[in-house]
Amino acid sequence: MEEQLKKRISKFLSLILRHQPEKIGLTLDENGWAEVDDILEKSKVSFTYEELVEVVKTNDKQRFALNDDRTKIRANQGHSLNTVDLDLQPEIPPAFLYHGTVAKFIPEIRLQGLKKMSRQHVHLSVDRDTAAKVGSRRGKPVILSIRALDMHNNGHRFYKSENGVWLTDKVIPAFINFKA
Ligand code: HQG
Repeated sequence: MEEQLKKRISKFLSLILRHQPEKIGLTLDENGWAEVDDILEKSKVSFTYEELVEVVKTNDKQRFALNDDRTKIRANQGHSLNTVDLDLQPEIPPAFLYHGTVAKFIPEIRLQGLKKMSRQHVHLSVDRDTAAKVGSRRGKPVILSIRALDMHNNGHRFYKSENGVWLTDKVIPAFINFKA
C-alpha cells in the first residue's frame, strides 16, 4: 500500500475520530469508539477494510486502536472533542517527561505553564527525541523537561495513552525546566 494513501487515511481518521465526526455524520460512543463499517460507508476518502486495518497496524505513532473483534476503531489520544472519555487510569510517571514546543511560545509558557490549548490534555513524551519531533511540527524545536514525578507527588494526575503518550491537565511553571 502506498505511503501517500496511508497518510491520507491516517489524517482523515484523526480528523473524524479526534475532532469532527459530524463532518461525515459519524457518531462516537462515550469512550470514543466508532463502527468501522460506518466509517467505510460514510468516508469521503475511498479505502477498504483491509487498508484501514493496515493503517492502524503500521501507523508511525500507533494513533489508532481496533477493538478485539476489529469492528470498532478509536484514536488513542489527541482529541479535542470533550465528549470523549478514554477512561484512562492514572499512572505513576517517570521522574522526567519532555515537551517539544517553539521559542515564540516560551514567554507565555513561563507565565502560565503548559496548557492543554484545544486538546483534552497536555501531551508529554518519554524521551527528548520524540519531543523534538513534536516541536519541529511548528519550527525549530525547543525542548522543556518536566518534573513529572514531583508533580505526581504533589497531587497532579498523569495518564498514559495506549500509544505511550503521557497526558496531564496542566503543568505549572514551577515544574518546568526551561534549560532542559
Ligand atoms: C503550546 C501530535 C502558549 C504547546 C504530536 C504546543 C503530539 C502554549 C501548542 C500531539 C501554552 C499546542 C500534541 C501556553 C502550551 N502558551 N502556548 N501557556 N501551553 N502551548 O498540537 O503537544 O501527530 O495541541 O507547546 O505528536 O504540540 O496529532 O499540542 O506547541 O503527540 O498524533 O501550544 O499531537 O500528535 O499544540 O502536540 P498541540 P502538542 P499527532
